[in-house]
Amino acid sequence: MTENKHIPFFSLPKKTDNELIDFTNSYLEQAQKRRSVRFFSDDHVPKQAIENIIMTAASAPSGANKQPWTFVAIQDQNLKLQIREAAEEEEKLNYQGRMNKEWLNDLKEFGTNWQKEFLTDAPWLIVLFRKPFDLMPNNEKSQNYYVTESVGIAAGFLIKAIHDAGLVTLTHTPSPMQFLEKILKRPMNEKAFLLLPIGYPSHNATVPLLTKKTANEVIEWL
Ligand code: IYR
Repeated sequence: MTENKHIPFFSLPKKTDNELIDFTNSYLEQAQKRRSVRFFSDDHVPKQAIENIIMTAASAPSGANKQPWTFVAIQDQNLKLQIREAAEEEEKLNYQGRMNKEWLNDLKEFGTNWQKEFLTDAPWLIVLFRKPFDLMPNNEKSQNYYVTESVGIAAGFLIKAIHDAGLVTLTHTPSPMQFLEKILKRPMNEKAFLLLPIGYPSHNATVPLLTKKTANEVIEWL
């Protein structure tokens, strides 16, 4: 058993209570401007920006620091089209019977349907894969821990990094998503977790009028 070397923690300068309240207040206002956007312009987004955003996501904590994820970043228009066609096939089945009445009713206010133009309009698609285990060079399996939790946390980091960069995205789950593993020729230890188109919003992009729960509704102080 090897023991890891510990190094001093680099911490940011400590704020006064008032500075902390002001900072978190501005941060909250910025965070609350985030919306899931379904209408994209084809404006160019540089590869280096996508890499920086992905590496922000990859800085997320994970079970035993196993980092059980792969981010596939797609710019190729032909691949985007293949993904769109396969996603729309699944979504057609979802909207035409796999989602029950209550679910379809809950989705009404979003105005969504099986058609997914954003999958070919957005300049980038990121497919986030979770890795239930790693494959060693000798093909042996090495286990990962809390994989869904870890990948979910990384997805949160990703979405926030996209928003803070002035770009938009939405979390798209055209379930079942095995078609992504096939189209993108992923190894057998990678399972599609989330599909995110990324870009700038189109000039006439709209979002549904929604409200978020209040502090009283989501926090229990003890
Ligand atoms: N995957 C479908 C349906 C859908 C489901 C939920 I839950 C949403 O919040 C939004 C949509 C689609 O993308 O249209």
